[in-house]
Amino acid sequence: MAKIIGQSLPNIPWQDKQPNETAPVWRYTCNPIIGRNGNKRSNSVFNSAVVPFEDGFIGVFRCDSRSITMDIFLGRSKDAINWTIEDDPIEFEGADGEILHKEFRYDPRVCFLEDRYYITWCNGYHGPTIGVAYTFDFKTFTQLENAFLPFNRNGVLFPRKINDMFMMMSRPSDNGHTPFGDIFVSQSPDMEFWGRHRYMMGTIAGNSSGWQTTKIGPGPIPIETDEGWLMIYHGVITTCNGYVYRMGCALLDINEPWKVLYRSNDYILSPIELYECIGDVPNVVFPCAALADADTGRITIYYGCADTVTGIAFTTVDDLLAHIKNPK
Ligand code: BMA
Repeated sequence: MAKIIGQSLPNIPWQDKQPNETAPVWRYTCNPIIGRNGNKRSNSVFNSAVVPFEDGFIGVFRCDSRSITMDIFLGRSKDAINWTIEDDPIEFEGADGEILHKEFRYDPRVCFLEDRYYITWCNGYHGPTIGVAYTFDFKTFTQLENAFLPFNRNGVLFPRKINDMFMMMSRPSDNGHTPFGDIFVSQSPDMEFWGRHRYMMGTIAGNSSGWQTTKIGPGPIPIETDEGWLMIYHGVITTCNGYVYRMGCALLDINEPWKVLYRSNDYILSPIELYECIGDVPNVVFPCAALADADTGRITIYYGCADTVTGIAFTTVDDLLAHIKNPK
């Protein structure tokens, strides 16, 4: 068994794999766990991030409002399944009013790193870019500089410094619905100035892995294992009915994470259930968080379904590694 290097989390949501299951990832039988009405004014709750906190769990949720505006909200849970989400969006403090000025916020990730929780999200600043903030207590939130110039989406931190540098994946994009997209890794000594940008991986052209031919983007915070960083990502194909979002995974070199050791040829989760295929944006599974238990190797993935509701799905570090190492 490969070893997850991280916390013991015996209380993450879990259901065993059914004996007849052939896929590496299987859904919670009571999905979706959060419906459209997650808070007072929500039209939809999806693409959200959760972490263990105190004696339960806390999360940052994307709730699009009934006027179809995008913002991020705090939520709390004892069991990581039943969530109470606040009605007012997170308010940030910070040194520069120019940066605090809010256009839109969506697709948050939350990463515990050294002594605090960092939140990254797609932040409107003359187009989408990567917003960065930190909190110690989920009561006050300090917003830092945007990591990159627009246009960029899917800023995902590594959960520790690597070679004494903070590292973040991202997916440079455009101001629209981006018909392209590869994943890069950037480095920072201080969480403010980001550079040393390295190409990690891109779309796969041709007929060998059609689900990831249009664009790909990083999902949850990568999971450290004794074989490398295990990262889950989304991949997109353009069909005659528009984009279809699926999930894949890859194993990255532990010291130079832009080096890809293995990568999904087959997807690990595809929109198949009704709540993934019907909603505000049909045919989307979009992962933004994962809880991993170092003792058992269990992983619970949080993902947005059809840009409308939130689901969870289960896997293990060994299921994912077997999938990428033995693709056929
Ligand atoms: C992407 C983002 C995601 C969304 C996806 C599918 O560009 O906007 O938030 O889930 O499109 O609509």
